[in-house]
Amino acid sequence: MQRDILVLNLEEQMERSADRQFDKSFADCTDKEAYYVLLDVTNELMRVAEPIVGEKKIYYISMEFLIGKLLSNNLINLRVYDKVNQILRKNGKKLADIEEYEPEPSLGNGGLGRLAACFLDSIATLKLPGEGIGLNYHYGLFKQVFEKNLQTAQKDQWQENKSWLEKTDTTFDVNFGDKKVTSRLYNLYVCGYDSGINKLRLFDIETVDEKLVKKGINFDKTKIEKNLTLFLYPDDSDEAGNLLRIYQEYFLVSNAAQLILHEMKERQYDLHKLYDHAVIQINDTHPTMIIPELIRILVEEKAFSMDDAIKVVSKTCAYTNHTILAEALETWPLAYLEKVVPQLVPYIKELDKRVRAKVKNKNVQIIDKDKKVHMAFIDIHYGFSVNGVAAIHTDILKNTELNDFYKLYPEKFNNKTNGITFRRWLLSCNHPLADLIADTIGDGYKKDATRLEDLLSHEKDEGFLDRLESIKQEKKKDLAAYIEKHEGVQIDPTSIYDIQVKRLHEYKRQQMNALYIIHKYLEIKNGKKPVRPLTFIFGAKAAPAYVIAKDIIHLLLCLQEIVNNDPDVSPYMKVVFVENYNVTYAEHLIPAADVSEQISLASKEASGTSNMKFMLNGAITLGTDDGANVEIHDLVGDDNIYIFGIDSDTVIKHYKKADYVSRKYYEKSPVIKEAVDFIVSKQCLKVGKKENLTRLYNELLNKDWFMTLIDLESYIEAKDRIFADYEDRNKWKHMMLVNIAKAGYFSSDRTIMEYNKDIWKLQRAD
Ligand code: GL9
Repeated sequence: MQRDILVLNLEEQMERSADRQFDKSFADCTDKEAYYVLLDVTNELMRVAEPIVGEKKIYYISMEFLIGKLLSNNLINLRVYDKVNQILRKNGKKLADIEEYEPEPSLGNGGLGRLAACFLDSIATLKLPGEGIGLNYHYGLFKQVFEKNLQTAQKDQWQENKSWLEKTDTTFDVNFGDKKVTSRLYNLYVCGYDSGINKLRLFDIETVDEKLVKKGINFDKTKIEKNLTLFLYPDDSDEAGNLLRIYQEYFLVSNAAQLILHEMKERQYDLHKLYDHAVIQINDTHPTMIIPELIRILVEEKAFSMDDAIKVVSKTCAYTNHTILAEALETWPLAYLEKVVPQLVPYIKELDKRVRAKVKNKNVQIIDKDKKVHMAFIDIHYGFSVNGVAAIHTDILKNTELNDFYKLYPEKFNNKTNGITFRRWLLSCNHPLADLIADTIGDGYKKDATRLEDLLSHEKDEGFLDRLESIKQEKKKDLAAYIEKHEGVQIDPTSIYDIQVKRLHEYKRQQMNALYIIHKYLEIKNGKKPVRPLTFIFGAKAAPAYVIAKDIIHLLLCLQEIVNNDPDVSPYMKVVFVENYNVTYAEHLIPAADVSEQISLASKEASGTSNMKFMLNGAITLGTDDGANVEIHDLVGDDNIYIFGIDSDTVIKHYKKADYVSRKYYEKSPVIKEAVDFIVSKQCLKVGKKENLTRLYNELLNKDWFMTLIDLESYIEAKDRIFADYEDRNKWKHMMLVNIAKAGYFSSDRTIMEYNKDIWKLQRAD
């Protein structure tokens, strides 16, 4: 095999590439040059690897793929990681230093995009034929820069000439109501662990003009030919922003439809049997227009009757819901669709008409009385599967949010609890732990994660538990060095690392964590010192138009300044808000965490996935019974997790009755009052901006839509308890062990096997 020869001659390949690119020997290359050599050689290995093929393929369409850096993961999945490291050592180089030069692709935002990336890894690992379809954003999500304790957004210039992206000759015409553009397809190889190759397909247009971006991330939103693929989730607080998002979404699905139909034609498949050869997973509502678009093409270009087109497309498309927050269930004014995609409007009206003819219930109509189009409703009526992403989330969809639809189509609803790829979130980001596990229970867990349960028989094995502890310590030291280098803040590796990393949103309640920090700060000021120093670490970006979210960042940055500079307090606690949190940062933070903060208001976090990553790396969850925390709780039992706060039923009742009054909790509890008042204290106003801090203070007192104050006291109690329990080292090590051992369920391989068994029904390519 060509691949085996390449692997055998890896060193020679590297020398040749170094010579060709830089006219020098590999040993003489700088770390940056070495990166391009490894990129070149790895790409070549993937080019000759086995493509995964079969009679039916999954097309995972998504607005975002948060893939992270690829070098290490590709080397691991290609099974050449050790060999490459050997060669590097011989040449006086280290992979960790080289990787610093790999830019992280800015193609995603949060959990939803990272999930799509984990899924691609698992689809390939399980040898299922599949590809991702997305967009190639030039600046992607913004780069976060702090100025005067405020978040500012800068463009993220991640693209380079030499990269993992392969430019292809494939181009498609995409017609909008008022203009036509030509797309260009880029491919990125997705290699499974010890398996074959799939592809991520990313579309772009060549007329994009990066110079359109002026200060920060501001640009003219009306110049579609020049701005279409500049940014992921451009500001949608005005009409131009909304229209741009519709242009982007249609650009994505028009290309996807053309690509899929082109492949069907090449393979001479009968389009009346499209569903035997293609299954389209619609990731959240953004790619919903694939449904009317495919119907339109089949009717207008392939001579299908409307009935047949709808039938075939409905049997091909499946929808994943990722949130119950209304803001994410897109509804587009029909007038906007008429402007951007007039060709789809008759089809959307037809789909709506058929629903009206069948069902009287107005709540399930696609076009509502205000002439707004409910995108999720198109997916539910005209797709064959609707899934939530954790058990509690799917139950809430069935019983509350989408209950009217569940009554109509009970057979369509199913749960697929999220997962993470253990290749990236253990093998690659935590080598010592992966090795310790392999030494203890063998290598089998790398392909079958449920084998991690074998660790449970080592619960009395002190040697093992001590090594677990010392690996955590080593990772905490590494993180301290990384944070010092990137943030200029010193943290104490013997302190407890309490970490909350995720998008910034009120429902995730970073503000509650901030109130705890205030509470601790005041306690220490009053002479009550913690047994061991505490380090509170945050990473989060706020959507640039989300004012309160940015105010919460502001508060946390103010607290960082106050706490870290107070000589009475800083020996006992530190606060670090890392700038520009991304996948790379997560890979440093997660292995080092002691406490995993998963504190969303119960019912609001559909699943969460960092909770799984933390658990796998031996952190203990401090959380509410929400999202996948519920399943973690079930798996590890009450003794190995810290659950607090009101449950989802209680939350839902409060919303129904509209009887939550935050001020009541503020007035009743001196502890809550003191913490909330600190936000607008002289001390805070000295380092922060009055406008922002007052706004946040008022929000908490007068609205607090996500019920921070109702849970604050039980949060403080649980958090104090978890910190106290940390001192019982035997108990803690045992909790670490149980969490790691029970994490196997959260492998995305399990998730993908379930998608395949229940929804996709693909043959494994063996
Ligand atoms: C999210 C949910 O909020 C998370 O709880 C869930 O784990 C992920 C993946 O299913 O999906 N839904 C959602 O809209 N986002 C999520 O992360 N948003 C973004 O990532 C932008």
